[in-house]
Amino acid sequence: MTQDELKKAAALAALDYVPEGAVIGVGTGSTVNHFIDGLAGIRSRIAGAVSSSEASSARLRAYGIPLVELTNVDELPVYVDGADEIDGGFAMIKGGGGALTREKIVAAVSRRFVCICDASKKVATLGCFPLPVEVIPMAARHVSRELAALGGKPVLREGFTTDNGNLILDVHGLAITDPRGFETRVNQIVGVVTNGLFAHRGADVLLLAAPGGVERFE
Ligand code: ABF
Repeated sequence: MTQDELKKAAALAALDYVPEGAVIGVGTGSTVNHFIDGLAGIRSRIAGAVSSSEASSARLRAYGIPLVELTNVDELPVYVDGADEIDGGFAMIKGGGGALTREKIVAAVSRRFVCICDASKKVATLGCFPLPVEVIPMAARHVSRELAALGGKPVLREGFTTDNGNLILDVHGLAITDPRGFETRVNQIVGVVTNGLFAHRGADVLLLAAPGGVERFE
């Protein structure tokens, strides 16, 4: 199976977690794109979706799935999203697609986070994938220096602006042994909007696709 076929298998397995009649949270990325395609087949069973990015909104809209603003919702029963890395404690690095801030907001109001991944995303220690950090543009150099002082090698994502009008620093060279502590530490840097560590609010369910099938961890 190709990596994309594995992503699709994990994504379709997540349809089992979609409650009847609910508004659900929908993430971003190529794995989530397969989930949205699958959602289209059962769209009459859901009330709508809160999306974490303009890209996912466009895909949902194309299928006629009603988009709901998070400002009109207090809580979501489930949020389905991918990850760039996930560890044994279900802490994740996310934001390779640059949608980390909206993803973190939607995850924060969701009762259950269902993470959909192919098996290559499962790691013992987070950090091989560069940690995305969204920053206010005028703070980029300051935040870079602070991240370097924490042991990382920040690289500005060239030619990229987030849906919120900000910049992304991708921090290389990290081995994150304390994901919660590091998430908190990076959030303390003035000018950081969000960092891509999802440790305080990690996943609740992991659907991990390997050639032998989709493993479910809860
Ligand atoms: C989003 O999509 C991100 O947080 C993560 O960066 C990415 C996963 O990418 P893909 O599904 O394309 O592998 O969930």
